[in-house]
Amino acid sequence: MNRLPKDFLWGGAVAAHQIEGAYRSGGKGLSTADVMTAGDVDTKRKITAGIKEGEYYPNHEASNFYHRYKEDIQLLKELGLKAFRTSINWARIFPKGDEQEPNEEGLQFYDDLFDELLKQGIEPVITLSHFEIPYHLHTEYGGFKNRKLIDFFVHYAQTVMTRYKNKVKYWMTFNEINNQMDSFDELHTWTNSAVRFGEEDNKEEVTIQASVNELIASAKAVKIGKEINPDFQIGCMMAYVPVYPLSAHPHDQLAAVKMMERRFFYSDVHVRGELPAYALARWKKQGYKIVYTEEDLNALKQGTVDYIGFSYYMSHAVTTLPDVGGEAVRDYPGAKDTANPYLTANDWGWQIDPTGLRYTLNIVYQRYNKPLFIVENGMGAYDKIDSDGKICDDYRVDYLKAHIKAMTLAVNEDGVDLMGYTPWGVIDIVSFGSGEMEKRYGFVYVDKDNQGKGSLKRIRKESFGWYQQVIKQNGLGDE
Ligand code: P53
Repeated sequence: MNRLPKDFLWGGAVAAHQIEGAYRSGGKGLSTADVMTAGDVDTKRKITAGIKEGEYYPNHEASNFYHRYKEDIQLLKELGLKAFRTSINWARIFPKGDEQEPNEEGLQFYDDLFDELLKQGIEPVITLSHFEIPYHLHTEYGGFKNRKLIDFFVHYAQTVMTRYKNKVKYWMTFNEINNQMDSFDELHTWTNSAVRFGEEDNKEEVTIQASVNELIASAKAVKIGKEINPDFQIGCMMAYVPVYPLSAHPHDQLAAVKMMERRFFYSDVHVRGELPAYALARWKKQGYKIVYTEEDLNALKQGTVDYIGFSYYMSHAVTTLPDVGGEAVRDYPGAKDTANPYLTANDWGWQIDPTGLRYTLNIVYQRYNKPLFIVENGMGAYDKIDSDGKICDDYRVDYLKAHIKAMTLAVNEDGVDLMGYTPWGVIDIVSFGSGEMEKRYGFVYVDKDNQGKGSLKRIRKESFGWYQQVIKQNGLGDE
């Protein structure tokens, strides 16, 4: 009962901007990730206007995968990966984003990378936009609040899907497209859609407009992709942080439903091809004027996804109870996002909840009846090299083991159709949220610290051998 289906895609995941480095090589333009400084657990990353002298930008070099990918893929092969999820850095292909002609050197880099993966028997799983929008599309157009970005994205998608049509079968359009709806702070609207807010803008309204534009762009890319190669499997990518009602109070139950609409809005459109009634009702109530055409609505219908890819790290809880503290949320009167007293958290306050993964798989599969793909999961932690050079990351093994157990139950006891599992940051990379190198997820350690110092040497952690065994026996076996 602890095994997964025979063709299960055991893998690992990264994103171009967090691993590649070489931010100016091969004709690449600046991306939104290139103007983000490093932060830490208490300090937010800054987004600077262009590149400023004296600031440290951790993504510029990252783990230098651009120059070391052959050696890294050897390690991934040794680990036994069947699939490797990464993204294409849009700014390598269209340095400014609005060109007609792609940059051949950028295209060639991904040809070589995919060839190398395929040669080692590893299936590439490719995200088209993972927080690395060409910077010029922000400065010149204001990001995805501008409809012109729909065409730029579709042109980019068509270019790479045509070029790699015989090398890549699994695609996703926008990474964690729903994050921007959680907070309209710079970091999330920035990374998801490169939006430049005007002073008069209602941030929620503008974020919804950018989201709708992205959903239209995604649907158009799906339709074109299926024309390029009908065997393509094209999915969406959601951050599924489930929200639980803290108590059985009916207001808590409803508050959780309302908060989940922030996430379901995106997958509802991706999967069903129409704008959900609850969204239209809220826009009306708020007086938001979201612009789209009949043709856009048609495009949404014609570009529904084949599967739902999602990240899963943690769960949240919400309450309306007056005697419980928490951060006020806009979704329901008196609702507060609050800590779940039944769970513990990692050093960054992310509450660890393996059962929540089984819960999520059930809820999402029941809602859509489409194949699911866990494309990110893992626990960021500070790893230490001990005196004999070993990295004993048993906490990582504990976290992953519990989550694999939960997902196995969802498949074998709940009947969920699950395509694969690609834990996050399989080789250490720059953290997206904090910009730290020392918030690590990988089975392979990369010798580099938060200030950018280190040899970049790769070291297998203790978890490496453990995950290798899991893949070999296609699950946790008899543990
Ligand atoms: P870091 C929020 C909630 C869950 C996952 O994150 C999230 C976010 C970000 O707002 O992001 C994803 O590196 C993202 C990756 C990222 C990974 O989670 O902050 O898709 O790019 O690195 C882990 O620890």
